[in-house]
Amino acid sequence: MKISACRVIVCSPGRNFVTLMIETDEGVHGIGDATLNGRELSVAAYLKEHVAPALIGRDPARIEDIWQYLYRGAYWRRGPVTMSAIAAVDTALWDIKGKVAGLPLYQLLGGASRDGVMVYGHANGNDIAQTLDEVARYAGLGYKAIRAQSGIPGLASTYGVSKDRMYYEPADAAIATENIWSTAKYLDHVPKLFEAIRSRFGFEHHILHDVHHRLTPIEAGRLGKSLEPYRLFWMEDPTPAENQEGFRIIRQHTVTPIAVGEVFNTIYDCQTLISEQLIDFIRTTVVHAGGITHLRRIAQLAELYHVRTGSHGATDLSPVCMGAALHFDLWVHNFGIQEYMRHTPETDAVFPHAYSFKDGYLHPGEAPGHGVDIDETLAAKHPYKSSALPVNRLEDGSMWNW
Ligand code: CS2
Ligand code: MG
Repeated sequence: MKISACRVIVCSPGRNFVTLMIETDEGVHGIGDATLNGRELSVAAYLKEHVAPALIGRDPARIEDIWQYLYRGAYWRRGPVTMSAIAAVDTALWDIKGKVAGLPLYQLLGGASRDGVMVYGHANGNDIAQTLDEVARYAGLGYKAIRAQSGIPGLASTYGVSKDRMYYEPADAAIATENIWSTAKYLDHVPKLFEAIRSRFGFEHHILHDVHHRLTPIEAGRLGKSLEPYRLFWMEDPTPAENQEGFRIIRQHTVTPIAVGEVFNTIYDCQTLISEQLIDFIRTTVVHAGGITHLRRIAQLAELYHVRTGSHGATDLSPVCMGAALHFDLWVHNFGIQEYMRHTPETDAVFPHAYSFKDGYLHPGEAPGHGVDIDETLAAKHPYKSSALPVNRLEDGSMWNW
């Protein structure tokens, strides 16, 4: 079998997605997600110009060799664009391998380690009362784990509060929307949110929160300590993680579990965080961390240090990534949880898939490969729309982390 064509499909059924289609001379095809929110065309160009031509004629079964060729052969290694492109190729090749074997991807990895993949939903509201109602709604949908984000008094907007409660898409303008941030207002407010949640719902559900890179390490230590009575499942991205050593400061002050890694793209981004047990969950996922092949390496390093997986699963990761991630989640021993920000019906129509939700768990299904495909005719009806993620400024106007 040989790779006969590699096509990049850019579409926007409600939001932009980049999908790599790899076709073979025996009629089997595989697809991979290459979506990088706000930078979609960078990855599309990388695939078209620097990857696709080099794949034609290669044996699609040689997944590891192709991964190494694209990683070592790039010379300019790592980074979100390169690793998302490699991820798309890797995912498509695992999809082909599963179809050729007639097996769902999780079987190729080593079989199921669990019966289902526990996921968390996204309760959010403009204030505590609205957020509590959303927590109740997600609990009613059967979720065992719920992330809670609420508006901050005195701030016009903040991360994670969507316009329509259900579907959250932060990339909302061609030129970045400028938000204002106040750490002081945030730190005063968040403990009240979780005190209200635990008072109303008790401790039956896992409750999570995404700080979204906005604190310094010592502020994150203060936040974690203030949230300890509410026993969060995790505090996510408490501080920008380029400075991996900064997490030693957080660990000195709090036992609130820490999750990091959705913006990471290789094992090197988290090597210290994992080997020094500075985090409890690693958030890397298929589309941005080099595909199944590299994500497996990260998870197996994490297993040595009691770190569990908690893969990113926002709306801007396509159903192709979600499908592949669920096979990974079903197999991996040190699984923690899977994020599940539901896609809109418009998106789901373009990406028919085998995965399904029941009682707070997702299952990837038994279709050969990763079980997700793309309806190219429908995709063509949704052209790309330039969009950028917001930026954050502090109240004095200086740039901050969004
Ligand atoms: C967030 C994401 O889901 C999460 O945990 O951090 O919503 C993130 O903001 C987006 O994926 C960025 O495109
Ligand atoms: Mg996050």
